[in-house]
Amino acid sequence: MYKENLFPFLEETDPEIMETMSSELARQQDQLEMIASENFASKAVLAALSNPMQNKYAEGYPGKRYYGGCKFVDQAEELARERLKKLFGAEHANVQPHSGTQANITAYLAFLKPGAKIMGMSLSHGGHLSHGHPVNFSGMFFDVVHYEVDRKTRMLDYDAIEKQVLKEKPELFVAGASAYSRTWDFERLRAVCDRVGAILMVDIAHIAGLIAAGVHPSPVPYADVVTSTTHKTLRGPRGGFIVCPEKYAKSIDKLNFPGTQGGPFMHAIAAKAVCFKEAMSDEFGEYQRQVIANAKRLASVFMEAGFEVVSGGTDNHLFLLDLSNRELTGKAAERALDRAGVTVNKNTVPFDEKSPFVTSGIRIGTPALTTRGMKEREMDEIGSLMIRVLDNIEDENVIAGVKEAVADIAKRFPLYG
Ligand code: DSN
Repeated sequence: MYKENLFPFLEETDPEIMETMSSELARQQDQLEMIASENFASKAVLAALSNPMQNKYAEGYPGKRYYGGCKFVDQAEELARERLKKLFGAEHANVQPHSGTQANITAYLAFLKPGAKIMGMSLSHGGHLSHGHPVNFSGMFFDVVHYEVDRKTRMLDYDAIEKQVLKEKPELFVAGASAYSRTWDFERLRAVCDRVGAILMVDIAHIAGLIAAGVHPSPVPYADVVTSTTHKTLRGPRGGFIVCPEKYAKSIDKLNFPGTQGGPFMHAIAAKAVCFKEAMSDEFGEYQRQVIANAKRLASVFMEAGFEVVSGGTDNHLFLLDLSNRELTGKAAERALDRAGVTVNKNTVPFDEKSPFVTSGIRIGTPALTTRGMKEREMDEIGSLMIRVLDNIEDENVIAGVKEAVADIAKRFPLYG
């Protein structure tokens, strides 16, 4: 079976779904994917996802399952756990969370009772829904205070955070973001948390690949618990994980299963193991360095053309363009770029006066383009094309011209060979 191409079976059984998959593959190939949280998993990861382990129930953990027949899924989960520990220098790893938000649910409940006070970065300043937003379980179950970036620098002000922590005394502090382009000082946050005895939880979903490659400082030596997804800069299958010191291993494991999840997705765990192996390679380190070099270059292209990049640049894989001084909304910019074959997402900027459905900004990321092999030269080219669209969002001729140029770049860097 493993030597077989499985797609003809799908085509015969369900041509409609096959058609949607083919169209999605073509879209990914033909467009420039610049959503900062997306990436292209390797063929090895995709192959691991299409795996008969998906047929297996394995509630519990390796060696302690509630079902028979778990010998081989145990081996896969052990490989994933051991590789993950090695990758991040962690004492304990749990690879069962189905997603980053599931990992966060587990982490909160391992340390807190509902009603406890938590402090997370405000969504509109770069944080994530699961860091205490009122529409999310984290905002419904906990008493939330948010920290923000500094109004002037639009970066984190650690002195201000310390002041707020001393005043609010949260039981748990969440570091990590979905739209923050600067390096985190985890050592400082540990010291801040220690002043009030708060748990330090770090959600590294966006920067996990950078940390694994050593191009962003690691929170593992400082945090009580680190949560993540596996599919962003880490370039694996969709999913989540948690790492923590050994002293918290039991409560983290218990809160993930049976606390908040049922049977683990064993095929996804096998694919996570492949991703962790790939992330240990020299090629992966080189890739992450290029992701950052590309983001820095692209941000400068925009700044040199007079665009405002939030905080004046980037240290990681993404940056935010603030369009508020251009009479252009994030929504309109996203739509115009989409018509030209460039995929980004509208995003609020710190202190945004527009709603999250409109926004004053767009978030731009380089992980997916870098996976295709693009470097600084292409960033110059792509930046100029994007600027041409943003300067002419109503001009369909300009957009059509850019679309052709985008298709040409995409062709030069084939996805999946
Ligand atoms: N939705 C993801 C992002 O785009 O950053 C975070 O979960």
